[in-house]
Amino acid sequence: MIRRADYAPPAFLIDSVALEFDLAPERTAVRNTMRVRRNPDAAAAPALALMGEQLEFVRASIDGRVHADVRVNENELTIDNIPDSFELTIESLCNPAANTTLSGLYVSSGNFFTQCEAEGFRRITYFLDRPDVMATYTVTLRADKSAYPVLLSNGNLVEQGDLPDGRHFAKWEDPFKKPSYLFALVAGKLVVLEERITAGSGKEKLLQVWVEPQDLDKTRHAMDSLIHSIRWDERRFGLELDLDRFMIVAVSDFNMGAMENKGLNIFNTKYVLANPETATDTDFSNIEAVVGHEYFHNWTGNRVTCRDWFQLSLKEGLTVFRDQEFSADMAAGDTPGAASDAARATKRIEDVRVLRQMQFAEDAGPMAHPVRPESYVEINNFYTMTVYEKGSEVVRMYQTLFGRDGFRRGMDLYFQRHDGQAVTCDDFRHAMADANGRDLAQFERWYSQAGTPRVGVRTSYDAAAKRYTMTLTQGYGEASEAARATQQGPLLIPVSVGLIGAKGADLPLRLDGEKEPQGTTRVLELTGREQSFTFVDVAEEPLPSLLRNFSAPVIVEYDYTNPQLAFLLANDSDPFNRWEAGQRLATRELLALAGRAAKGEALSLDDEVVAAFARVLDDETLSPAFRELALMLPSESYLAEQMSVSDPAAVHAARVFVSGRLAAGLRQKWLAAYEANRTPGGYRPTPEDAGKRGLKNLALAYLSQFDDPADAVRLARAQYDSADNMTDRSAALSALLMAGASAKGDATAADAALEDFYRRFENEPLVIDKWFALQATQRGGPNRNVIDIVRRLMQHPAFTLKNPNRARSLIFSFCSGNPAQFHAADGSGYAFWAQQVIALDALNPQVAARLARGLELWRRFTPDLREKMHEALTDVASKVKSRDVREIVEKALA
Ligand code: B3K
Ligand code: ZN
Repeated sequence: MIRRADYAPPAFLIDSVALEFDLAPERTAVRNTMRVRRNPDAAAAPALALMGEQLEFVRASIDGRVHADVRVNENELTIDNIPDSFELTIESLCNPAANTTLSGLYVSSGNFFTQCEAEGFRRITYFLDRPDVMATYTVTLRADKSAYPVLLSNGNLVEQGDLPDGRHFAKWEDPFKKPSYLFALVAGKLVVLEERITAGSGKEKLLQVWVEPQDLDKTRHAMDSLIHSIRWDERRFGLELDLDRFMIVAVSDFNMGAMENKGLNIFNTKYVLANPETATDTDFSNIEAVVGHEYFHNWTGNRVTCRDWFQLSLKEGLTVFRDQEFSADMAAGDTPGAASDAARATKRIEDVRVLRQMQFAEDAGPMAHPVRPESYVEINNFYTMTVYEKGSEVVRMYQTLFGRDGFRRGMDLYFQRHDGQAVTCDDFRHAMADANGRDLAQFERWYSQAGTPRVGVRTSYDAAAKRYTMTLTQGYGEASEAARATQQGPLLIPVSVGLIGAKGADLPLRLDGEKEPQGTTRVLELTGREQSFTFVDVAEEPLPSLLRNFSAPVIVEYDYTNPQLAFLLANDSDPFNRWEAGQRLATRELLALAGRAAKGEALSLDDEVVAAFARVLDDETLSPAFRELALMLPSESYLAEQMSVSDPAAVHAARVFVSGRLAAGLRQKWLAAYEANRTPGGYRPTPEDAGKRGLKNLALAYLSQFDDPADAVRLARAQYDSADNMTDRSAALSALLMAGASAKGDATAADAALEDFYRRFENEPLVIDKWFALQATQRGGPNRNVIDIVRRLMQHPAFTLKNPNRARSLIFSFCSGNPAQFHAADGSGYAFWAQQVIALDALNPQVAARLARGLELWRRFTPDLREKMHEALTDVASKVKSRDVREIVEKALA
């Protein structure tokens, strides 16, 4: 177990690194020459200990002379008898072809790639592989020219040429100091889309997107996204691209989304490749977000990096915040106004949905940890929703407290102080505090306390005095043990509020003691366990709009009545809270129905809920994208998590019932919405068109849940056949699958479409991933047992566990995207899960550990399920070997 409290600066520093690679799939030779010196700020050490894993040591030399005082073990190379400052050369061998972990140097489709974050560099060469050791790198790559015509590394290409025996070389120099986790190389048969742009300063920059030859027609969107990202960072933060050349490379075998290696970002193909036939609107916007995210890391992560891995959120939370703001600005366009506010809100809603669904769940289980964790066994297990998404919310709160300008001042000071350094979350907080003249000592708790805070609200209105008092409390409710252990005291919580009058308009807000009202939305700063805020001059008893735009990552507890929620859904000027009101209404009904379903009682739905949904669907003043989000029911996993004892079958029954009622009750309206939101003409991935397709396809999804889905089958078939884009085609296929599962439906149409889909896209791996995922997440029915389908698909020639995207598309989609089937009462889902975790553990521990997290909330389920989950976990715990998976299952069982 590594602890934050044990941090000590490195005993040695490495100022420069010269790497030479002789690339061969089974036997790559690496020669690493480093300038090493003792760190004046660290305690003296007798020997130099370098990290290394899965390496074959050949020799070490000091200042050109072979050095014999060397000890090697499985993960360390110790060098004794060393001077204070010297040149150290280490030669070693590795086997990229045998590397199935996709960490370090590996081969994918015959090409070489690297992934070093967090600790992969030590699988390439012996090194002080920790982020606070920053060096300049020169990299020489040598390889067979016909097999590996393209040779790339970080920085600028300084030399290239031919060598004897059909080999060639390229030499790269990165002028910026960087930690080893940002090193990268790529070698192979790749083609490029390139473009030159002029940066704000007038300097010319070369931008490149490298892919395999068959994918060149899917690179335009990534290139556009990169250009937009560069422009946005110049405009919003005054940050310019600092290299002459910036490269993105796509690889199909990749553990996560993408990696921000300096000047040479390596991406999962899923986040680069797109054209209308193969990628959905969601893919298009994910690509924009991830390209932005990795590009923004160039400043927040690379120029200023993390001192140690406990500070991960310093770069990840901040960069997620930046990519969220970028996507919001891109969606909003250049003309301010109601439409652009709504577009921003749509993005905000999507982000908050992810946070609440995934991060709140993480906080409720055994892996709960603060944004800045205190300890870890395997750092790769801490690239979490908490570090990323809650981390982003913490950064967002600075902006909520200080405004955009204040936030920018803080960012400017942060770079002024720390450019070129490896720093901590405290350093970032201090820059924000100092730039805005604020003491943010209490705010530190957002970094050190785990668990989801609960903000309770009580209100009272004194009609005679026209005073309205809001009393806010904070606490953690029933936090998990892991979370409770970290809690020290109250947080500084920015609570953005408005007051709405009987006619639906915002009331002017004047706090007690103020001379004038100041706007209609105010950020209250809750710092104590309980605090009251009194508004004066309040002419009528208002309805409070609480936590506008989700101003803090908390749960708000306030007892709205159903009619009040319907009123907010129809009137709140804050679009986020309009959506939120609808979600509260739906969640409350769904949970009540789940309770009844669990007891086998008859189900019925309040007509007021159907009417509220109908009004949203009819409201032409709302954008289609917003309506889609507002009409989408909360997910089954989110609902199950809201129950005191999670009962997936009951939640499923309730959600199926409500969807069916909304389908039937609004049938004519869904049909009308379907027609009204067609997007004739060529496909465009714009927010407007994507919003229309979203609402149209939601209408189709509801229609396919109608008892007699004939309309849906007719529409879906026609849509499937005539679609000129993947959004419509895959939505039609999904509707056919859903209709096939309904009472009067049959699966013939769905099966025919599935077969056609496969044939059409056989040679498009990312589309075949969708084909697997659609089948894994289908509803299923008495004659369609999804686990059997999934097991059968595991035998399909296109299936392989070795490709993470493929494994995720079938296995993860089933285990986390199909709760009703996964939690089958007979435990078949859990047995399948255990089998796959064990199989993946031997191949790729990082991917296995992600899957292993699928059962961590087992204690919250009904006793029967709990027992079967426990069995599966115990089975896994007894068989897995990797540190990654062991940490997860041991924490779950503890
Ligand atoms: N920094 C990488 C994540 C690395 C994960 C290592 N297990 C991608 C990103 O967050 O941008
Ligand atoms: Zn990141």
